[in-house]
Order: sequence, then structure tokens, then C-alpha cells
Amino acid sequence: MKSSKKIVYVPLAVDFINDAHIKIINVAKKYGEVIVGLLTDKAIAKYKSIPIINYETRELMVKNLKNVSKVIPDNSYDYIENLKALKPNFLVHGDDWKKQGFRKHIRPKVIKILKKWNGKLIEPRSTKNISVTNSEKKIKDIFDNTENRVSKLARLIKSKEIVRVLESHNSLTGLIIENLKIEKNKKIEEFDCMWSSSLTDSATKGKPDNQAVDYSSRISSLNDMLDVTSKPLIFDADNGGQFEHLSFLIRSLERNGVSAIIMEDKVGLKKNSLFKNQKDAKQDTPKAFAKKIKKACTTRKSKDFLIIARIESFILGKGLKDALKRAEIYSRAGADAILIHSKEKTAKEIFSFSKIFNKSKFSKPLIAVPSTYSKVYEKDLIKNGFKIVIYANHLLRAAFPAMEFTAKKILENTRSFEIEKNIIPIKRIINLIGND
Ligand code: SPV
Ligand code: MG
Repeated sequence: MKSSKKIVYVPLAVDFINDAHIKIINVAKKYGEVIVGLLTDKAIAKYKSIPIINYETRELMVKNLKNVSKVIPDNSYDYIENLKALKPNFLVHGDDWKKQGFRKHIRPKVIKILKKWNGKLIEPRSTKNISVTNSEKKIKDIFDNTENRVSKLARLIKSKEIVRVLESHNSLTGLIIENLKIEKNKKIEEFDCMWSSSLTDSATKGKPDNQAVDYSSRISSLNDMLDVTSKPLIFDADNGGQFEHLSFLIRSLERNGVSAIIMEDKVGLKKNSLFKNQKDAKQDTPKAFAKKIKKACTTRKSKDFLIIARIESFILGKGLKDALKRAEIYSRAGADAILIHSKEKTAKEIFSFSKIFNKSKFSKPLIAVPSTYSKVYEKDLIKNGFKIVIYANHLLRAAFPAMEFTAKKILENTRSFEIEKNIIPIKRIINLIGND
């Protein structure tokens, strides 16, 4: 088995290298020249969350391993594209995929394609012991720094079909978003990002969504969430506040590890966009708002901290033409993405916008907030060229009736026994939060 001319393909995702990876590579080396197909963020995003470490750094680590001859990107999570191009004599993969639910189905496909040129599958026994898992956690903590978190949203936009964002108004909701995963159609589905909503942040404090809760207070609560989570966070900055104060806000957000700011093109006393009566709400001039975008862009330290413009033309009844004109101006001013807001019952209005804007040379990733048009499926948003979906207020709306119901039941029964079946044991909360 020693011919060095034989090609051995080793597909790897690696967030960081552990002894299991070294074992696989050492086995592979016995069969010939080792080419690692390093799964790109895009390939990994097809079935689970993207790694903490970006592709370039992962590539650097793997390239420098003694027994690796070459590292090439693998963009398809079933390896088929690279296998067809390389026609390797061997493919080496740990045997754990025989059992893993959502990777299991790839194995027969790989065996079938290797057969075409008489390639063989080598499956060393997977060893993943507790110490590896513990050290993985420690290394993750090290890499889980502010810089990595800030750039995560930009990476997700590049690698996912649609980035799924859910409102988080405190650390507990942040932990739900952090930990919840479901398996569906052989993929792990989860929320990618948190939304710090002005509406739910204010409501949590019993105040209206009119900036009565100031940025310092909002940043202090979002820091609580950032302390216990690793997913990126988008900050709803209303209209971004006073022009003269904007650079301080941008600096605070970026320093604290926020990934994006969304500013809406309104002026005057803020009123939530979902109110029917928008009589007193005024839109900013496109020129003045573009100036804000430019200021935000020149203040940020990293280009991965995204500056997002939110267009309120549909909310204020100004129509498609106005929205498109503004989108072009904001895009030219440097906005990294556009949120086109609507309070219609269907997504027709925002789709009329995306249809034209996505063809324009100023097109940018589009964001939808389907609060009123909640029947829209993510697949339809994708089809219509949307890159981010924000579920803007749902966890708060879910929590309030549950809490009110519980309070009512205790009043009715003059004891808490009857409600026990509807609430979770305190142990689950303790487990969710952990001890360290
Ligand atoms: C928020 O969640 O605070 C938003 C979205 O800005 S909306 O409530 O629709 O204005
Ligand atoms: Mg808001």
C-alpha cells in the first residue's frame, strides 16, 4: 500500500485540530499522497452551523500538518464535486458517519462514485473521548472572541441560503437561540443570530417603543446576552439617533461584539412601524440619511461590522418608486444590506421591491421582517432574493401570555399546584444555565 503516487482524499471540516483528525491523516498517509478537502463555510452551512474559525485560518492550520500534501476547498458537503474532479484512489473518513443520522446518507453516495474508478473507502475507527470534548470546549472559548463574533454575520450571509434571526430581549431568550437545534430533512436547523429589538427591549421594561429606553440601557442588556452566548447579534438602532452621537454608538456596539446595526430612515419622535396610524411619523431626506450611513461606515473598525439601512417608504405609504430610489442612494452611500419594511398582510409588497432591486447594479443583501405577513415561508423569501429573515418580537409575545396564564391560575386556585403541569421544573432552568 505504499505507492506515494496514489491520491488519498480526506474531507475535513475542522474548527480546530484534535487527535482524531491527526489519526485520520496518519492513516491516510499510509495509502498515498494526502489531499485534504477542507469544507468551506458554505458547504458546512448546508447541514449545520458554520465553524467558529474562518476558512482561511482553518486552511492555514491543516496546510501545516506534516502528512498533508495539499488542501483544497470542498464546496459540496457530500464531496461529490471534488471526487469527480480528482478521482482519488482512496477516501479516508472516520467510521462514525455509519451511525450519524444526517451524514449517514452521504456514505452510500460516496461509495458509489468511488466505484466508478475503482476507488476505495477507508474508515478508521472514530475516537472521540471526553478529554477531546473538554479541550474542544476550552479552545472554542478562546476563539470565541469579539472579533470572531462581529465577523460571523458577514460569513453567514456569504455561506447560507438565508440567515435566520430571532428576537432576544434577555439572556434567557439568548440561551434559547444559542442552544435550540432540530433535525429536519437530514440537516440541523437552528437560529443563526439574535435581534436586539427596540420594541421588545422597551416592552420588557414596560416602556413604549419611542426611544424612552436609551442606548446605554439597551447596550447594557445586550451585554448580558453576549456574556452567555456565541451567536452574532443585530442591533435595532431606530434611526441611529443624533448624527453627532452616531460614531459613539457604532464604537460601543462594535467593541461589545455586535455584528450589525440597522438604522431606519425616519426622523422626529419615534413611533413603532407596526402602528396603523403613522400620521406624525416622518421620513428622513435620502441625502441626510445617506450622510448617516457614510458616517457609520467611516467610524467602524472592521468592514465585517455591517451597516444596514432600513427603508420605511412602504410603512409611510410612499410606494415602490420612493423605496427603490432610496435603496439606490443608501447602497451607494455604503450600506451593506437593506431592510425593506412592510406592514402588509402578504409579502407581495416586498417582493415587488426585491424583483427590481435585485437586478439593479446597486443591489445588496435584502432583509425581511415578516411580522404582519407571517404566512410567508423562508423558501419563498429565498426564491425572491432575500438573504436575512428577522422574527422580530416572537419570544416576548410567547412569554407574556404564558406568564399571565400562570399568574391567573395561582389566583384562581389559591395555590400553585394546578399550574405545575404547565410550567417547566426548575431543574431544566438550572441545566440550561449550567454551573460555570
Ligand atoms: C423592532 O422589533 O423593534 C422593529 C421591527 O423595529 S418593527 O416592530 O416591525 O418596527
Ligand atoms: Mg424597532
